[in-house]
Amino acid sequence: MDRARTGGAIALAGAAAIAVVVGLASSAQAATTLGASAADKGRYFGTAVAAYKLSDATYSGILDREFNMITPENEMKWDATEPTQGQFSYGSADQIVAHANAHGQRMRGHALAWYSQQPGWAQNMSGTALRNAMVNHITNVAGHYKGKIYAWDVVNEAFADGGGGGRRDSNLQRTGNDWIEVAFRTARAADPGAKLCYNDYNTDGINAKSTAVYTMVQDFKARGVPIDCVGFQSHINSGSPLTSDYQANLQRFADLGVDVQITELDIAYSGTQQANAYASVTKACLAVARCTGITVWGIRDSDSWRSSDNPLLFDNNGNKKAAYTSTLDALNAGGTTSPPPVSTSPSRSASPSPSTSPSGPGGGQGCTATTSVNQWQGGFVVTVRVTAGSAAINAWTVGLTLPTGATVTGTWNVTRSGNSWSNVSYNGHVNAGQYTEFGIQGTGTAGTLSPTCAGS
Ligand code: 9MR
Repeated sequence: MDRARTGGAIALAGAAAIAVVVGLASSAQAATTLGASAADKGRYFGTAVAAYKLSDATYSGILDREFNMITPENEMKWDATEPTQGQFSYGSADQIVAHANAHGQRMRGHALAWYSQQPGWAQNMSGTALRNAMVNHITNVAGHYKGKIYAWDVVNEAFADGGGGGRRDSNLQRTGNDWIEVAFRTARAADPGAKLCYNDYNTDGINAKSTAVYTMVQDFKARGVPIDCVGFQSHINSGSPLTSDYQANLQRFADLGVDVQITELDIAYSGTQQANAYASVTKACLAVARCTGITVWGIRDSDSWRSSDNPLLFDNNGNKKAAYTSTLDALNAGGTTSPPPVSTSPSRSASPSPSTSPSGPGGGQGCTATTSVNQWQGGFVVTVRVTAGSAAINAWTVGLTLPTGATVTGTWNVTRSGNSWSNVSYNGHVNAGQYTEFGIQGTGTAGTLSPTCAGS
């Protein structure tokens, strides 16, 4: 990225100039923007962006000077991208992606599956229909942006507040506890190059909620459910203050083998207290080798979803606040551990492998396949359930022929060879009596299907 260094940019006279130059002598390489300084540490510094503000020159001027990662504040959410079932609308989100491409910024995608900001039609759904709609949504949106997203918030805010440590009730949760892992597997199939994150708030210290998320991530890693990162929103305020175990919490997640990211940082303190808190968060990220970057949730205080709290780094006029300076200083001071690798390719706990060899029909152990079809005008999603018989199987192939006129446009959790549909690396093993599911999305009519199943 284009780096503006402090040294050449300053032209001052007299004693003040001497003081500044002496200051620079001890940190001649100190970067002068958040993005450049973070990049020096192998990290990014990002912000939430609203598409309609890109035409504001002050806004985009700061954006392009300071930030090298962008999260669309609302434009990639379900209500924005699929306002009518099966009809996708990417205009505003594409505008942000185009801006990022033109200015050397990377993208965080936000958010594929969330209880909030669902379109009305999804809010009214439940059960298999909602599950299929979620899978179809993820397949389409992550597919549309395939190759363009550094990290996706695949699932957002799925855990309950308070001390219970359980899941948040929602229509998605009521489709079955496995909805989160289905979302992650579907996202991996749609965009194998994106890091896949779980993202939540009030998880910014060691508490019952963050421990519940921790337990889920531990379980996903143990079972090979694809997850690469955990996002800590870090909406800090007096009711949800910055706690002394912030860094330790990031570290315990990193120790599970996932990246950690600060995803929606804003701090509703003022003055020195705010500046100190920003510096503390920044230092914590730098001190955790797998903390890959920080995103603030807006540019100027007036851009914030909580604008009356003035929680951001720039004031309403776009001037740098004390919190900006403390953040930049903390970035320039560096971390206490090695930075993470700068590679943009995600680490994978389980990547779909197209090379898995299927068992032929008539293989040793038995399985059965059943289908459920979500059909709408012009398109469909077929969910195929593969259930093992009285013995566990390690691989399976489903025979399934779609009617003439039906065209497959996407699949997940499966490898296709004509009318044979076989397991991928992470879902071949099915315990006796248990099941796994894969999906087929297409145009046309799915009709009545008669699947066969062979396991081995
Ligand atoms: O900042 C977003 C605001 O413009 C929207 O009105 C709001 C609607 O839910 O969502 C805000 O962003 C949220 C983010 O998507 C998820 N974490 C909490 C954020 C602040 O509410």
